[in-house]
Amino acid sequence: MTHTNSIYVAGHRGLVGSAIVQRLREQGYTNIITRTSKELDLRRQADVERFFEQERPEYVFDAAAKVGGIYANNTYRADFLYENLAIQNNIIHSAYRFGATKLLFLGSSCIYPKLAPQPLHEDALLTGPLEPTNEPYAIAKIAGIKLCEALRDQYGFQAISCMPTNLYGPNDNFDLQTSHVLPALIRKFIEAKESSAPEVIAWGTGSPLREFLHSHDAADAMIFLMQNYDGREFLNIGTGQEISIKALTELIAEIVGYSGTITWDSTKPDGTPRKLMDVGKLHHLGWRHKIELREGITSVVEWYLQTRTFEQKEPTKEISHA
Ligand code: GFB
Repeated sequence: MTHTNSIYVAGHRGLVGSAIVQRLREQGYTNIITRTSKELDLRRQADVERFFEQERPEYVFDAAAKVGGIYANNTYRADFLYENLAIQNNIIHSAYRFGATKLLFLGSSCIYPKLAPQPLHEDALLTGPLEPTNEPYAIAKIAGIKLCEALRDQYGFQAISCMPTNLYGPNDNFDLQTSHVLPALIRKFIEAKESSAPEVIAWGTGSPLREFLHSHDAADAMIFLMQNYDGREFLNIGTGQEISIKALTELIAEIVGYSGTITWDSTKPDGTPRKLMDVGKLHHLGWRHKIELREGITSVVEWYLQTRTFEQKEPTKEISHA
């Protein structure tokens, strides 16, 4: 990938897509193509084909997806399955059909079986039943991995796939119903502090373990893979470090400066008990994360305080992975 190659970043307004565009610009790439969802509805096959036929991007980052936290995944089950299949089919197949040199598909750590051995090695795919709360999203992402593999096998198309762990960063969705845990808790603690609320309600029991990677690190890893990796096998992207939701909650409260009570609402689902990536393959290739969790959360709290709007964000937004 040279600095003048044309590079299409699908989902450029989302958490990962926006970070990929920023990092590409920082690295001197000048020919970046983007489209908002108003300009190009990625669910519409004919429109996507017309776009690829006209633009013929040489490199494609597929960071467009309907994403959300545990509640959104579990509630909008049909939308998560249908829309993600449509979006990824249209992008991946058009990239192949209109001569892209290479494509990177973003999957998610939820592709692995609920009770797969930890840390999650790439070989665990399709070895057991999925976590029910995000099964539709996971099935769509697994289909994307398999489409990339099949296009490579049948036509020699250079499609690679990566599975990022739970991501966070600027331009995330902070809606309290549909977001992931980290942005939800940042917002809850900031608002509770500002209103001197005596308690903050967190979901589930706090016992699940999760791994979190800053979106700027994730984007860096994805560009690294586009530049340095051309294998058929997909690769995990993460830190290899985990934290309980309870400890995460306390860390965010401390960073925000909230000292009230934290109450656990056990009527809300915990989701998968543990989700830690085996990042051995990525480390072996020479990439490691740089932003540690405390530092990353602190920067997102600052970003949120500077840019917050309390508009409700639909989970239909073009947002990347996870
Ligand atoms: O981030 P999250 O929504 O999704 O929730 P998953 C992680 C954990 O945090 C769960 C708990 O155990 C939640 O019950 N939690 C505590 C909260 N308080 C809150 C809160 O205020 N909001 C939210 N959202 N959670 C997603 C999948 O699973 O992970 C997606 O649904 C995707 O498909 C993504 O794979 C990476 O980590 O459980």
